[in-house]
Amino acid sequence: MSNRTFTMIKPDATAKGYTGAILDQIIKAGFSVKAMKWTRLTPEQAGLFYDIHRERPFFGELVEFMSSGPIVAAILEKENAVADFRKLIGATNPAQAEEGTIRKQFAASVGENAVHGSDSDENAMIEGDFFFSKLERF
Ligand code: IDP
Repeated sequence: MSNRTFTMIKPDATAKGYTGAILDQIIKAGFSVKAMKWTRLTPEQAGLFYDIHRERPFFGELVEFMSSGPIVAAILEKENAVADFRKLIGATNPAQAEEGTIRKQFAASVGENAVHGSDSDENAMIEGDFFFSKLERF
């Protein structure tokens, strides 16, 4: 079991001014930040990040949304990071997310759902590498 995960605060949440509140909850939940950047994806980069979903009906919508504004990308560390972070953010669809989860509080819909959290240790590594060079993390 790895102790790192990768997250993005998505364009809906940065646009609504939720960045600080979301980061506050992440840090209070015990995650420490190992790398962080405020950036914006091109449609091509968003498509590469979500390549696994290329054949899904919502792929075009997802790429358009994820490149529509700034995001915050971060590598987070905590024991049992991947599973604990998925628990903290809640279900993909905020309507199904538990009370108190980040998506329940800040997400508008299944597509515009405020935050990303890696779904496995392997993907956490791949996704962290997508955004950060060795010099940008510790
Ligand atoms: P996850 O982010 O909770 O792991 P995934 O099923 O891996 O969920 O989907 C990746 C992202 O694709 C979601 O976070 C959401 O932004 C978007 N997405 C998933 N399902 C739908 C949908 O039915 N319509 C529009 N966007 C969707």
